[in-house]
Parts: sequence; C-alpha cells; structure tokens
Amino acid sequence: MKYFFLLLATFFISSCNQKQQNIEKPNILFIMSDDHAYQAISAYDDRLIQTPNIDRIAKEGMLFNNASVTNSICAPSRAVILTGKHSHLNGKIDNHAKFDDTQITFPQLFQDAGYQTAMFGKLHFGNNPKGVDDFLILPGQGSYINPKFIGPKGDTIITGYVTDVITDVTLDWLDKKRDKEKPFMMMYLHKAPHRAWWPSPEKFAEFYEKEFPEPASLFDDYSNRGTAAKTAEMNILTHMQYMHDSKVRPETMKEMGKVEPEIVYVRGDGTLMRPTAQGFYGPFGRANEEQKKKYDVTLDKISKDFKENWPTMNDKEKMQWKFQRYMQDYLATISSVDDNVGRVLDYLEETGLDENTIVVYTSDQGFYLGEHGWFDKRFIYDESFKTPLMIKWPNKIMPGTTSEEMVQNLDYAQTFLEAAMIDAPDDMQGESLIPLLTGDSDSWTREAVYYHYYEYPSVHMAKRHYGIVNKEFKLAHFYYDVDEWELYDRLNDPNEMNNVYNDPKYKEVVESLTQDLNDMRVKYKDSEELDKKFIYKNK
Ligand code: SGN
Ligand code: CA
Repeated sequence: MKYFFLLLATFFISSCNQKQQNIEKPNILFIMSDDHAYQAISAYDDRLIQTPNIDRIAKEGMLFNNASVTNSICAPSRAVILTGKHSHLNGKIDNHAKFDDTQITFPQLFQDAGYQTAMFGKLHFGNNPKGVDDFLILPGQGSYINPKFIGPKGDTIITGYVTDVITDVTLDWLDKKRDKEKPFMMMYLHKAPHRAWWPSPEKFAEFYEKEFPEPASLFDDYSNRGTAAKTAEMNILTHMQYMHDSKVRPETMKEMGKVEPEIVYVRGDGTLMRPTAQGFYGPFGRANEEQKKKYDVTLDKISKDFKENWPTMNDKEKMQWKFQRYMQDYLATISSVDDNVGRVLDYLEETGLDENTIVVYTSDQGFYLGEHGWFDKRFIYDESFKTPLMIKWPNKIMPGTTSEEMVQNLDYAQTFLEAAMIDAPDDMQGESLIPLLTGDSDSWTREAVYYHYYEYPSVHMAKRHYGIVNKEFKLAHFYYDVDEWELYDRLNDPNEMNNVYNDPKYKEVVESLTQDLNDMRVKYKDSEELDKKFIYKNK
C-alpha cells in the first residue's frame, strides 16, 4: 500500500512537472511566404509598399539585415529549413529532385516532444509533411483562385483567394482544432507572392492605379559581369510574358498579331517554349462568374492600354510599362499577405497567446524586383541570396532590435529546437540564433556563409554556382558550362555591378577567400564529387 501511494505521488509530481514544462515551452508560429523580396517589406525598405502588419513583428522583435538562404530556390530552401542541412546532404538540390522523407525533419522532433504541430499552405515537395498532427497543403505550386488542397483526409477545393483561405484554416486550427493543453509549432506558409501574380480582385484594382519607382539597374547591360548574368532568362523586357505575367487578354494578343519583343524561352534541353493562352486561362479559368466579373474591370483596362499604347513604344518604354505591371501585381499579392498576417497577430493578441509565442516571418528566398532588369531569383547576388527575417519573442527578444549577422535558413531548425528545449541531432549543420536573439552576441562566431545553386539547365537558365559571402565580400564560382569566378566588393559596390575578381587590387582578398571557401566546402561536406553527382545525366 505504502508503495502504491509512493508510486501515485511520483506519478502526480511528474505529470505536474510535465504540465509545468509544457506551459513554459514557447509556441512557435513560423510564417513563410514564397518569393517575398525584402525590398517589398516596409520594415526593410518603404519605397515600394507599406506592410504595417509584417512590420509589427520587427517592431516587437528583431530584424535581420543579413539573413540569407543556402540555395535560392523554393523546394530546396524548404528542405534546408526542415532538415537543418545543406542541399548536397539533404539531397533536394533543386525543384525536380525527390525529397527523401526518411530524413528527420524538425516538426517530427517537436511532435515527439509533445508539441501540437500543423502545416498549412505551400510545401512544394511532392510528398506530404511528416511530424504534423494536421496539415492542408497546396499541390505543387498551388493556385491563387479557389485553390485545391491536399489534407490527411484527401483533396478539397476551397472557394476564395488563396492567401485568405490559408489564413482561415490556420486560424481555425489555432482556435478550434488543436489540443490547448499542449504548446504548438505551426507552419503557416503562403503561396503569394509567387509568379504568375494573381492578386485578389480588390487589390488588383487598387494596385493597378499605382506607380512605382524604378531600381537604378533596371536597364542593366550586364557589362563587367560574367556569362551567367548575361545568359540568364529572367529579364523583364525579354522574358516576362504578356498574358501570363502582365495579364493582357489572350484575345487582345491575337487581335494584335505579332508583338515585339517576341517572348521565347530556351529550355535546358534546347526546345523552345512559347507562351500560350493557357498561362492566362489556367489561373483565371478557376474563377467563378462572380469573381470573374470583379477581375474583368481591371483586365479590360490593361488590355485597352496595351493595345493602344504598346505598338508605338520604344524598348525603354516597353521595359517601363512591363516593370509597372509587374510591380502592381506582385505588390498587390503582398498586400493581401500583410492583411492576413495582421489577422493572425490580432488573434494571438486577443487570446493572450502572443505572450508565449515566438513569431517568425521569412520567405523561402528573396527576389529581383527589376534590379539588373530581372525578376525571379536563383543567383547568389544580393536580392535573391538574401531573404527577409524577423522574429519576435516577448520578454526574450528586445523589441525594435536589428542584427547584421550572417544568418541563414539553415539555422532555423536548431533555433526552434533550442527555444523549445529539444535536443538537435548532431548532424544538423546550422547554428542556433538564440544567442543573437537574447543579446548574447559574443558567443556568435560565424563570419561567412556558404551558398550552392544547382537548378540548371532549367527554367530561367541561371548557371550552377557555389560561393562564400561575408559582410565585405562575395566570391562565387560558376563551375558548369563555364569555369568563371566572380568577386564583389559588397561595401563599395552594393548593387554588384562590377566583378573585381581579376582586378589586381583584390588579389589578396581573392587568395584568402578562396582558401576560406575551400575550407568551408570541407566543413559542410560538399565536394567536387558531389557537384558531379548532381549534374543531370541527360545533358
Ligand atoms: C515556375 C515559374 C518560374 C519559377 C519557378 C520556380 N514559372 O516555373 O518563374 O522560377 O516556378 O519557382 S510560372 O510559369 O509558374 O510563372 S519556385 O519558387 O517554385 O522555386
Ligand atoms: Ca520561392
């Protein structure tokens, strides 16, 4: 009997401890959008758009000015975030490679440790997420209008605009579905602002009336750069499509006959890709009659303007016209993300959950908003190498602080695990950001980061390269198709217009950074053998 009471008492104490521990463990709300450039977040830069809600996270927490990704492309970035390992080790080197889901991803560790876990929105993996109690994910890239989702119980189509819908299911889970006795780790993953940019009808109308400032390098001719920049197919004038991107009606294009410049992509296999009406009707065809009517008002204005004015424009004016259309739609989709992030932050505040919740806002990578005349990402150059990152954690992170440290998406898993007091596997390759977040920056020693991009030959034709980046310099090796090196002086040439690799003034910098890069490849277990292994066999 005595033993029975002892046992009961032990059980009671340990279950109280368990509860106590769980209560103390922070919730994690990981918000990630797709292709959201830091230039389009007012906490970083307010020339293009105001994002008051996303900015709340920075105001109440820490804004990272030098956050970057290890491989600037969608699914690989997500694989790095989930595994805490570089692409060459997790195997998801590009959007085509299969993700090996026998690997440990950090949500599994949270689930094992007693967290409630969920994922809503875009994953882009081809397999369902592991380690989540609930999920609703878009198939592949997903759709902006009336999106289809994959869930534990099968597929479902939800009527509405994707950014609103993902938020509705997120709030529903937070409010009604989760076990409120347990801490949660939730991944709230937007599709926006991914191409082809279809805003909600209301934002489409609102942003069509706006005009945006052009970046200094919109008319870049790529002189003083390498072959890769010159041959990439992501120039707004020559590669952005009229129907798919600018939302000119296919019927208008047909009436007009041949329109210059002709937009043709050369695929990696050498085949040509010409735009079709499907690029327009694929997304727009999903709208119901009521939604179509709302879009039609703005679509008619765009087509009328294009038909009347395009034929008499010179190339400079054509570039300017396309840049404005690009910004209007891209930023309109972001405005919806911002409104919806506001809804979720409001919910946390109203319920008091905000006090013990770590909120992260980031993107799977950055994006070119006309810098170097480009859209898209992929390159180690700043706009796509860097990614927005801000984190708030009441009573732990001092509000309104900034960090200039070289942090990466590789670090998120270990950061969240440490915050939740869960052991990280030894083979994760990042570093926890907790010392930076809590003001103990002396224990942060990293000075440079490693980058490696693989998806070539493929859409946009950005050549394979790896490199090293510290606060002052960026050294990159384009090793496939060409054998070219590039060095940028980040402090004196922040827009990266001059490759100074062969400038004798930089000889010593080149020597020491090349050594650092080699050391880094050894440290992270990357190698020439692996570079070769990942080259597509059919080329
Ligand atoms: C699609 C886009 C590309 C984009 C890739 C990868 N074309 O192919 O512009 O680079 O996705 O994007 S579109 O016809 O869909 O507009 S990623 O974010 O998934 O890596
Ligand atoms: Ca992306």
